[in-house]
Amino acid sequence: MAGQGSEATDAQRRTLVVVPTFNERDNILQVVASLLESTQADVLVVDDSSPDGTRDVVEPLVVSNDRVHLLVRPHKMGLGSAYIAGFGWGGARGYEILCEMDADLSHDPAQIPRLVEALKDADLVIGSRYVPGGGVANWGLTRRLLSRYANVYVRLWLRLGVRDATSGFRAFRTETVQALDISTMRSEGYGFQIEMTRRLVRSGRRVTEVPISFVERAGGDSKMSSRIVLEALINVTVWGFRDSLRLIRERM
Ligand SMILES: Nc1nc2c(ncn2[C@@H]2O[C@H](COP(=O)(O)OP(=O)(O)OP(=O)(O)O)[C@@H](O)[C@H]2O)c(=O)[nH]1
Ligand SMILES: [Mg+2]
Repeated sequence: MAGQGSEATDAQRRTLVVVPTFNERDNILQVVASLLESTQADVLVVDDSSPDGTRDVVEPLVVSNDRVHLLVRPHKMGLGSAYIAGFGWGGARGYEILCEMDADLSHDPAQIPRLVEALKDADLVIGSRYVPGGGVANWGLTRRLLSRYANVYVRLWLRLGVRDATSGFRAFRTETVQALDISTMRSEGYGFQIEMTRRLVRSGRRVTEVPISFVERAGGDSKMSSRIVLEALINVTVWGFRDSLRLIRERM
């Protein structure tokens, strides 16, 4: 048992948790402190020069703790490209495992070891709200329905076999990301999560969902917008048509 424990610890040490931020000044200190306490992973905050000065509260942490890193980009460029930048940063520095996590306290940092552990039998581990044991707290009816129906649409139309394809709480090996041509991904919002899941499933990778409790953000404002919802809706619809056409062609 001791051997297993130290294996898990080693995996965590080679893990980078990428946390994209845009105006998360009220949340980021607590998120990073909690990550440092409940995991052995390093943390990379990818901040798009948030006008609220998120970087100003992260910079002292970078100086005082060598597990904390900060990548600042010149302006808001979207969630998807923030992750692509963060994965590139981590890959170049030899991290073997990459995790995604929101900076709004919706995801519990203490769950990271569980996600990393589940990577033993999977290529992508999704912290999932929609498998038994998972759930959502404090979300209004509109957000609940939007997220639920988005995932039902994705499941029926893309047939990925995943119940929470939009979740932004994830773990994968760096080599898995590097095998994808991730730089060609275009989704900006949570469509990025669907696009990545689709690419991994289509390339035969194993996906596992681990139940998580998702909590509505504690402070700051949501970056969810009708543009982001529309982007995901259009992309999923187009991908579904393409996949169906390919299937028909293969059968003919
Ligand atoms: N670097 C960067 N981070 C972003 C950008 N857009 C969103 N984020 C961050 O991505 C994470 C998810 O964004 P949220 O606003 O929580 O979006 P969401 O989770 O889809 O929506 P809510 O559940 O309503 O909060 C948060 O940590 C944001 O600060 C962006 O353009 N650039
Ligand atoms: Mg959120």
